[in-house]
Formats: sequence, C-alpha cells, structure tokens
Amino acid sequence: MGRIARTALLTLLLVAVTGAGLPAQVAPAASPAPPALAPRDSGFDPAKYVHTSADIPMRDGVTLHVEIFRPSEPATPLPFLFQRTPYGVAGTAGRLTGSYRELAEEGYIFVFQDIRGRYRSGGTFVMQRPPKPVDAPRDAIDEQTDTNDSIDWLLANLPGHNGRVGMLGVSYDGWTAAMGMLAGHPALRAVSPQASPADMWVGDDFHHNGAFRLSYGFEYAWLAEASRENSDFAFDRYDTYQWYLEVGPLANIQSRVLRDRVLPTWTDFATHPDYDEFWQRQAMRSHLTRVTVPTLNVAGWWDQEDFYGPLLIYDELERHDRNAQNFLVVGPWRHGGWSGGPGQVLGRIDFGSPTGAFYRANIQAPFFAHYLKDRGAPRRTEAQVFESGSNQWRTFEAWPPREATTRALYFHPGGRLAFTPPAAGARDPFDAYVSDPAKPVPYRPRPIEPTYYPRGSSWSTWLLEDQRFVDGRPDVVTYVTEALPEDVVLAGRITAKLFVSTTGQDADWVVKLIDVYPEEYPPNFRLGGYQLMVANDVLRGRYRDSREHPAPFTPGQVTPVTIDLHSQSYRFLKGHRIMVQVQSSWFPVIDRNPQTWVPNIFEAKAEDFRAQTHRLWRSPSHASRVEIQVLPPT
Ligand code: PG9
Repeated sequence: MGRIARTALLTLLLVAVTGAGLPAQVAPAASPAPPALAPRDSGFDPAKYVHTSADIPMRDGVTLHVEIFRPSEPATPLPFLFQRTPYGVAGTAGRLTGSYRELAEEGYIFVFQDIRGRYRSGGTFVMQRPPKPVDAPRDAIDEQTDTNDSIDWLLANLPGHNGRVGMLGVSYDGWTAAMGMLAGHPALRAVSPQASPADMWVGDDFHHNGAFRLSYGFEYAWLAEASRENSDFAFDRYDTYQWYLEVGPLANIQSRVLRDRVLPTWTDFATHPDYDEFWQRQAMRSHLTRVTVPTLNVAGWWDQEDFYGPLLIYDELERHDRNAQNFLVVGPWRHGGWSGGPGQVLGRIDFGSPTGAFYRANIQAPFFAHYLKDRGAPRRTEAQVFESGSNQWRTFEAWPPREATTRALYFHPGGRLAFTPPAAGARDPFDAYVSDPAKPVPYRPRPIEPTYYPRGSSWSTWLLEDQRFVDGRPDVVTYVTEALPEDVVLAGRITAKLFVSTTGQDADWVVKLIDVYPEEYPPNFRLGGYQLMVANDVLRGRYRDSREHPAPFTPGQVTPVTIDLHSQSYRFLKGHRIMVQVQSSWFPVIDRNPQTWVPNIFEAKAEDFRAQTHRLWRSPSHASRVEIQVLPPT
C-alpha cells in the first residue's frame, strides 16, 4: 500500500501561460470574428483543490510517484484525470489555473505520475518502452501494466470517485495516454493522446523517412538519459550549426562528445539505422487494432516534433472505430501549442482568433465532461480542422475530406510552378545543383540555439520561419506559380513525386510547400513577400523503395522518389503565390548524408562525405510535381 502524504490546502501558482516571446502582430484584413467561447461552469474553485501525493506499488514492487489534486468539497463523486510523464510532476499544480483551468473548473480528481525510472519513481527508464508481447508473463511490466496497476490502486485507495478515468497529455505524455488506451482498463472511459509520436523512424521526433534528426535526437537523448531528471547538454557555443559541423561524422558524438558515457537511446540510433525490428516493435501501428475507448486525437499543423504520430493514430483507430468514437482536432499550433495561452499568434503569423483557448473550452472540456461525467451531448464532429489563410475552423465527416480531389503542381523551366504538366521539347529538362556536405543548408536562420535552450530558442516556431533566408542559395531549387487568380483550398494530403538523379550513390530530398504572400501586404508590411512553409518533409534516398533494405542510387540514372508531405488545411488566397523548394540538406536537425554509399551512416568516415551534383527532372515522361488534395474555393 502506498503512502499518502496530505498537505495543506494548496496555494496554486498562477501560471500565466502566454505566447511568450512572440512578436506583436497585425491581424490579416480578412480575419473572421473569433468564435465565441462556451460559458464556463465554475462549479469548482481551482484554489480549493486539496493536494496529496502517493507512491503507488506496481506488480513488480517498484513504486511510481503521483501528485493528486482533489476538489475539497465535491457535490458528487468525481472522475479521475490521469497524466503520466517523464518530465517530473513537481510543477503540476500550476496546470489547474493554467492549461487545465477549464477542466479544473468542471471538477476532476487530477493525478500526475512520474513514469518508471524518472524523477521520484523507482525502476529503470526505457525510452518509449515497447508494449510487451501478449504472451509475456503476467508479472512482466510495460507502460500498459504501469497504467493499469495505477488505475487499480487509485480506484481502491482514493475516496470520492465515480469509478471513471480519463487520460490525456501532450507528446511523451500523449504517448503514455495512447499506451493507456491500448491497456484498456475497464474504468478508462475517455483518452486524448495529443501530439503523441507513433513511429520514431518514419515520421516523429527521431527520424523522418529514415533521415536522422540529429540535433533533436542527440539533445533529447541527453535530456532524458544523462540523469534521472531533465538536463540540458552544455554546448560550448551559441550557434549549434557550427558545433555539429565541427563534430563531424556521427561516430564522433560517441568517441569525442559522450566518450565513456552510454546514452542507451544514442546507442540505439547508432546500431539501428534502418527500419528494423527494433523500430517496428516500438511503432504504434500494429497495436492500434484493439482500442475501444472514445479518443480525441489532437495535432498542430506546425508541430515541430510530432505531427506524423497523431494523424497516424487517428487513421489507424478509424479503421476499427465501430462506435464512431474516434475524433480528430488539428489547429494552427506548434508542438503542444493548444495546451496553454491564447493560441492566436505563432511565429510571425496571426491566425485571427484565440484557437488554443477555443479548443480547451469548446472541444477538450466538453469531451471529457460527456464521457466521464455524463454532462452535455456526445461529440459528433468527426474532424475539426483549422483552415489557415481564411483562418476559420472547418468540420468534415472524414479527414482528409472524402470530397477532396487531387491536383498536381508541376516543375517548369525558369523556376515556374504550374498546374499544367511540362510540354515536350525542352533542351535540358532538369535543374541541377551541387549539394556539399561541408556547407549544408541550415534548417533555421543561424545562429541556431540549442533545441530547448533555457534562455530562449526559436526551435518551437522554426516551421513558420520566412523561407527567404535560404531562397536563392545555389543548393536550394525554387519553383513558384504566378499570383493566384482565385483561392486554392488545400484540404488533405500532399505528396511530392520527384524524378531525380545524382552523381553520388545516396542523397536526401527535402521538399517544402510554401505560401508566398503578396510583395505589398497592407495588413502587416513586415509580411510582404513572406514565404510561409505549409508542408514539408525529407526522404533519405537510400530508403526510397524499402525502409528495411536500403539501396544505393545508380549514378546518373533518373529515379522516381515519393515523399509524403502529410496533410494540411490551408487556403492559398487569391493574389498569393504557391512555391515549392527542393534541397538536399537541413542541418543540423537532419544529419548530413555522405552522398557516397556506406552501409551505416553512423559509421561513415570524414572522407565518405562528398559534394555531388543532383538533378530534378521536369520532362513529360519525368514530370516532377507536388500533388495536393483540394476543395472548391467556396
Ligand atoms: N517530442 C518529445 C518526445 C516524445 C516522445 C519521445 C521523445 C520525445 C516530447 O515533447 O515529449
């Protein structure tokens, strides 16, 4: 039995969660009126929550630490809201007046838990511990058993509950919520996995299509595994672009930086470069067939960490969603941007209304109130997505919308982009550029601060940077349309279908779909000509045909490659232009491709890294293009 330490009535910190550091904006002229927020039920005063803590025993004897917040005088038994985190539960009190204010006012018993091996919990931390096999012994543990053992304990040991539990959380905490959803405890009645990674090799924090997310991977492995509590790697300079370049080949991270220190996740990166059993076992897809609990999936269109995961989880659950209880919400947000602050401005872009506050009051709070307290109607909106550009919420019966049709934006000579395919007869039907690993294209303007730099980092908004900072580089190829005669309403999937060749044997292909604002933009002169990235991704060329079995390019041979740029809901307004940029490095968020053939890039030597000339083909038979799903411009 765990120990419950009762403390005095909590004086809650008022954590003013604001869009700190965001520059003031002028709203675009055509912004619709902000949606009205639902009136709040102030049945409970967050200041009247009682704070306790406990150490809950798991089936193997390890105890996991929880902080518990309970309304002091609830009129009726209340459900639990349970969140499991690797980031420490010490500051969670502030959530009741910050990100969970609407939920606290509704009234829940909040339980925040340190997961195994982190902060005040016992046991060993394993980065995204994969679900144990179904035939594993009963006393084997994983995040599912830790969830279920904890829920059993809460139900048996805490008074005043109604027997129901909800789980939610963002990112790692979203993933633990998703694990809880797989665990399927009968008391678990509603789950909201938010920005949960689903596949670390295909599209989330650590790789994208096999391209290694170097700065994120290294810094996060350090953050989570250098000690039991978060710690930041101490760079000896401000501009990490220069630091990573000077480190050189990936192998030097172990030999020169970590030396004798073992970060298990770094070792996993280095020893599992391909999509082998290690990554496949950790990925969620195969586990998502047995979920029956109502699920609110939440994602941000400009999530710099986990955008692939929440959409994949939604898609997979949808295949088995017999009771129509699997929902999707996507807003104009960075990673977790919906969970605090107004959510109106991101980077330099103003989305015209407080989308985060709207989500918390009108979507998240009613979702849990219905499924955990029988209050209000069940959610009926299958997919609620924010259409940026027109800056309005739209609802659909499916995502992508079934009525969307596909159009293709083709590459043409002279850097032109058009909805018409290329004509025959062009003399050199390709554009060529030299990609030099010694001078990789930066992914955000230098200096590039450490990812989670405590003194401030532009990491969280890098996807909205004005892409003019690289436009015009000789190793960035740009195609752009004329000014649009009418709105183009992107609503659904975006796929780059390129025909490429290279003088080397391997290459990365980065494709960025961009909205180019008019050169004169009266609503905000600073946005004149702004190049806002709307969709993007990278493919490590060796994995173009198989994730498990990489293969070299044949030098000089035209080869098709397909790059999934995911989905978006975005209105390119009349008068704007649509741009596509292609480049072959994105440093240091993506490690450098040596561009010669090596079996494992983590073992490449300095001399393996060579400049190569790449070609993008644009002839009728090799018509490189970006396909987008569109709706009529109503
Ligand atoms: N994106 C972070 C993460 C999640 C899961 C594993 C590794 C990193 C996070 O924000 O929690």
